Amino acid sequence: MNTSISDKLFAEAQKHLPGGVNSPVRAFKSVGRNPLYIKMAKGVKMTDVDGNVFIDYIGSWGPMILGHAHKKVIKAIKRVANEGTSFGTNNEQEINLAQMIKKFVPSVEIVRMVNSGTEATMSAMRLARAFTGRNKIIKFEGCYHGHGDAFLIKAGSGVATLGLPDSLGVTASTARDTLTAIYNDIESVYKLVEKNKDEVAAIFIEPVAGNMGLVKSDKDFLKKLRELCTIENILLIFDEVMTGFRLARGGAQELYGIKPDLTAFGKIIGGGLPVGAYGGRREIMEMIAPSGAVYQAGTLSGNPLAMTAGYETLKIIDEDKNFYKNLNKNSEYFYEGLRDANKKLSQDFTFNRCGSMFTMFFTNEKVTDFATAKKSDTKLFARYFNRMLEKGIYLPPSQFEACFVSAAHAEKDFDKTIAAHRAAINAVCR
Ligand code: KE4
Repeated sequence: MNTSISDKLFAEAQKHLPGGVNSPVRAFKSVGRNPLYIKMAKGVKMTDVDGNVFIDYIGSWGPMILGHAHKKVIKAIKRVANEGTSFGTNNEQEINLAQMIKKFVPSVEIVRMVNSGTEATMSAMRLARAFTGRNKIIKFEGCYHGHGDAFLIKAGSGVATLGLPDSLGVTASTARDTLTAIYNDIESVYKLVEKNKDEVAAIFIEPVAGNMGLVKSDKDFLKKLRELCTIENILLIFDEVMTGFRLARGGAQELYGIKPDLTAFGKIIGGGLPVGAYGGRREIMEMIAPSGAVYQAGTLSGNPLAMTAGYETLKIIDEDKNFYKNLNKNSEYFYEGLRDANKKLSQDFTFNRCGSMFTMFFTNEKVTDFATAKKSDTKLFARYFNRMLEKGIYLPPSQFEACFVSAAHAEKDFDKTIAAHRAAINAVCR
């Protein structure tokens, strides 16, 4: 695989950007090679600057559920862009997207648009503290809620990938207000709530975690979490930045039948443009300025381009009543093929999957939380990743991330990937 132009660009980028990138996981640090520079993407395919073509299972880390550059989404973006890109005023598109989000997710009565998942969770946290008059939050080891200071404690995603216990620059006083529990371990939550009686404002959770690799929450665990929050007047906040509009129309909260007090969104609702949102119970959301005293603002919040790209994406999904059934059926075909290949190679790596999100962990132990995810052989993962890349399959460059299947992936893409997987496993596990 010729990567000479990517290599040159990366050398140049390192003179201007920290680590040569604008988001750490893109640096390919944990897979031991220079990152690639993508020139274009269409459907399931991404083409890099050296002309290498890949079947993509990152989908921009989740947003590209329709596949890249969907013609209707691009057409809508072009139409709206011709009328101006940002006004710093209200616009009709933001109402359209808000209505669509509410149509998909009944727990959302009021929603505020922001520009990233990080902004969504940070704002939801400030709001929860204001609504409850309490300071502390509980998060789970291995969950990632963006790079807001309070969340960079035992976080997943890039923090886990780089093996950073937490982030420098987060003050002790901030860290003191963030308590961490163990995913799927309700006793660890009870203990924290008991020890910090009436001090916990909110519990944040990825109801299906994608940032320690894919780990589903146990149904009973989530139910008990909901009950505990209700009894203790703690807000239950679902971080559905990744799972929202991905796992079902109503996201993980629809799958599990659990109603959070607030939900954070991102990714898919921007159709590939910068976006985030948070929403939920009216009585809580009305505390947000200017209707209430919790300040939160943003120059490009509700930007007409991002609103249009998100609205068009959700409209396409909304008009196809079999969208998730087909997406999940195709994903199942794919997983069966991968697992069958492993069986034939007598490799019983752990497969965690939920709908169109999956992670193969290089361990044969069950992966139910961050500690068990970390038992994976990340060096073996790195060798496998590179073999797959050489064969034209672009996976997330980290064991602690999820892969995404899009509506554009077809059996021929899965068959090519399964064949590459078989050869890669054969080579690295020999
Ligand atoms: P952003 O600020 O990156 O838009 O969203 C932060 C975020 C919040 N919550 C969840 C559950 C998330 O998965 C994310 C961001 N996801 C990572 C991928 N695991 C983004 C990729 C990156 O950091 O480059």
